[in-house]
Amino acid sequence: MNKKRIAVIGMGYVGIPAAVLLADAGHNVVGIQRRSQRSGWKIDWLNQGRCPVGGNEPELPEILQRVVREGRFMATDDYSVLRDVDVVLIDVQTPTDEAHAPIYESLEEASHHVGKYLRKGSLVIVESTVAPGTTEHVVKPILEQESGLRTGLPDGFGLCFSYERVMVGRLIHNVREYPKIVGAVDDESRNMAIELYRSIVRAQVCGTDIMTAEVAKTVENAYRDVQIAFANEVALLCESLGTDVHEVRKLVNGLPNDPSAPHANPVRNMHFPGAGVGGHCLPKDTWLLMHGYDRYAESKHAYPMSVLTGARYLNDWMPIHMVDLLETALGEAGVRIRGSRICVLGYAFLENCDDSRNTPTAPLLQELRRRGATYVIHDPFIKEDEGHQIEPDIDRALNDCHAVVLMTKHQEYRSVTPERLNGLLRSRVVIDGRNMFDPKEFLDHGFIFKGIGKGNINKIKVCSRETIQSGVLSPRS
Ligand code: SAJ
Repeated sequence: MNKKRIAVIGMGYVGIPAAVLLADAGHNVVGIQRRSQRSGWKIDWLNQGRCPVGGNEPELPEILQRVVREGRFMATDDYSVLRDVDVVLIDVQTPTDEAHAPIYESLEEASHHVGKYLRKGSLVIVESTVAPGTTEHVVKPILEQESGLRTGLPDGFGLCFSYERVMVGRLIHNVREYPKIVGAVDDESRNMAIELYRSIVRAQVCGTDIMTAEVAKTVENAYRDVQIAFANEVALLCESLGTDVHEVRKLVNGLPNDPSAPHANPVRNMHFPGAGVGGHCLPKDTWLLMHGYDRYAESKHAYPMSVLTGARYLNDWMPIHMVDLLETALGEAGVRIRGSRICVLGYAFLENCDDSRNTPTAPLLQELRRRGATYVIHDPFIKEDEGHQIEPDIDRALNDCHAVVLMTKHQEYRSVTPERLNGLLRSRVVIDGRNMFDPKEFLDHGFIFKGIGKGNINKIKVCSRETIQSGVLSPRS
């Protein structure tokens, strides 16, 4: 495979693993990063061989050190290095705003810089997740206008969209082991990109067109979001019908998976209902998909699209439902939510990690404030975020609270037992947003217990003779 000179724009979760793996495969790679307030420090860290990505990322720090030491990777904020490269990867962030519309400021800025230095025969690959139609209607016009070249090899420049599938904690693994999809404007661009990725991807690398690749990326996450919303809606039904959604899920998923008979394959894979859906992907990719439909669809359907967006609204409502469960439970304990003090366990959007992007805990806190409650947040991995002080000591967080609301299934919370809570809480109220606790254990100790999808709580046999009806502890001496 011939070695290429490659520039990767955007030194984040997507750009850094791609850049270091390409350098480790023998290419000459430069990482371009704006010297912004938030991320400019990464340039110096990277050039010192220090990994700017927090948390445990197997192999990433070692590969980064090696390629910097061997002079095959360096980082800069100087876009003029684009003058000498064969391939440019655009890996900048593409968030969505309050109205769920994509914010393309970084993508457009990068495209202008790339266009200025673009040469005949070079290749541009957009790896950032975008609304379908964006590469064609946003990136391509900027590149052509700035460079004066036409899209298409060999006379102009090559253009591809090839999405990433990284996940925090598995950045190197996912780049190497997950199939890579390459959407391209023409065959030559596709072949050039496939050859490049084959130097770092061990799984299949397959080609398609740009629109198909853009749709596939956003659908991949919209699919998971809808699956989670399905589980959440079934959980709400179970709460009302008086049954346990996790028992229902076990029975439903018990259908055999018989790939040998696809047409008759009854397989089911009901996901886990919970206190909400956070992260960098699922909360925004459905909106990118629908934005593509709204802006770039060649034709629209009379039937109003509602399944994917309905799933988004339901998943975003789950933290509010957690506060509904809390208010009901407090009422049973004779406590009004207004003026109550709540211990919120878990700020990260996903268990056992320090990633708080789009965390469902944020809307939960907002709803608690709206209903007049105060709160203490605990998280074992996060110290501070968006102005929220986060209590590192769990007993201090629990002390003197009227209730516990579990939002993230961190391993540490296995140590939250009725005995431990009895000595700390003012009233025995537990709301379980992630099916972490055994309701019976808490009910046996006189707690008022609610959980997402736990409609069978009142039917659980409580074995202790004496149960404190109100769930309110006598004032501690
Ligand atoms: N969640 C549920 N129920 C579930 C699964 C997840 O409520 O059954 C919640 C989680 O608590 C979290 C959110 O959804 O708040 C997202 O969880 P996630 O496991 O999907 O974590 P992500 O956002 O890191 O998902 C990424 C995505 N990968 C890419 O975008 C490339 C996602 O498409 C993958 O399916 C996921 O990793 C994975 O399974 O690897």
